[in-house]
Amino acid sequence: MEETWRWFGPLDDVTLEEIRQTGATGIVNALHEIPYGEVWEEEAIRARQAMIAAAGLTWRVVESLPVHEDVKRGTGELDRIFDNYRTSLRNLARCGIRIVCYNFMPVLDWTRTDLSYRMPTGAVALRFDAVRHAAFDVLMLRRKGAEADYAPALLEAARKWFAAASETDKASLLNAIMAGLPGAYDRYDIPGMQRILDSYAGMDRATLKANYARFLREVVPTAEELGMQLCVHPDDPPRALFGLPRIVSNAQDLRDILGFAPSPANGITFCTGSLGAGVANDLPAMAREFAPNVAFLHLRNVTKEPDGSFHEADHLGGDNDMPAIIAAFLAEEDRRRAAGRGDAEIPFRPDHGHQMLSDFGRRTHPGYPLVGRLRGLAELRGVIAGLRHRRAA
Ligand code: DNO
Repeated sequence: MEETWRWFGPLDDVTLEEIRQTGATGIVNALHEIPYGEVWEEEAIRARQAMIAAAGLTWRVVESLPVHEDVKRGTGELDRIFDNYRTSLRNLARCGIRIVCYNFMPVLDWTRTDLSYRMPTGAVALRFDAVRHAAFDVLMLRRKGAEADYAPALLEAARKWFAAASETDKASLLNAIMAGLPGAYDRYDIPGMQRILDSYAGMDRATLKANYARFLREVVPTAEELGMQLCVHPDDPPRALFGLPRIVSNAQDLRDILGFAPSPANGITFCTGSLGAGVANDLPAMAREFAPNVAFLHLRNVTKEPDGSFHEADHLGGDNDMPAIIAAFLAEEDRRRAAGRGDAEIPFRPDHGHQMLSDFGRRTHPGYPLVGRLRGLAELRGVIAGLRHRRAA
């Protein structure tokens, strides 16, 4: 397994020199400054690649080459958007970058309600609180029909939270919900969010799946020709949000997606934290089933609560059996090696981490502090070494 690290580009407070010290060798990066749907020019890719190489690291994975909302809605200038996507893939391939992560979550990327949840140790984690999420939807967004999506007890708790919440509490809830969008674009205030949700009115799972299948049919053949792997990131959290369907949430969704465009270029980013927040998802079993289609791994853990809330746990803590998951991917790498594949090593990154120690006071992206992730990487590295030793013994 190849150790990689997500870097948000020159504006990231964590420097490439610091990343080098973690021992990771691969960089996960994106040209976040380019608006969704526009072309990533070869020159811009090369410039970023050179910057990364100058620090002794390699740009291994693109996360993400974003999918424009029009594709998910199935409206607008789709031919131009698909063309641009294919051009960006060609430009990346020319630079030797072949693994491309994206997601198909409408409107919002990963969604939390609390960016500073205190762990008993004093470290700070990200949390999704079902009560605050319902309060935001029903009482702040005032989405039509939202009440029907929540159990009466949850609604009651949401009303209580809202009645006691200060303006600061509400503002930080809005900020937390918007924080999942890492680019400079597409951040919404309440009216903006209402407008974009309206643009999805009537969208059901079947239509969203059909729009996704069309996207794959448009871009997968190009990726295959270029020897690339597109790998979808699962929904985070894996449940419908704000009345919008989510269609990359469980094993059946993943089977459907692989079936939309069967090809070695149509792959999966196996994110244990995202899939692991789904109560019905058995992660070791899913890891074994989907390992042959996995091009990229995000390793982290979550602790779930009965009402649908969860927080991000230590990488080896939480509800998902991390050693069992990693073992499935080590076995997959062995199979790839035995088949003589050059891409046997699966890149993984320690996904998210708690803010701790000298992380406090630094301006890093939520979930992406230096020390917390380094702790995660070091622990995962230990599990990998232990499992490898056992396999060799
Ligand atoms: C969160 C990330 C996601 C991911 C995108 C991929 O920390 O894992 O934002 O980058 O969903 O498209």
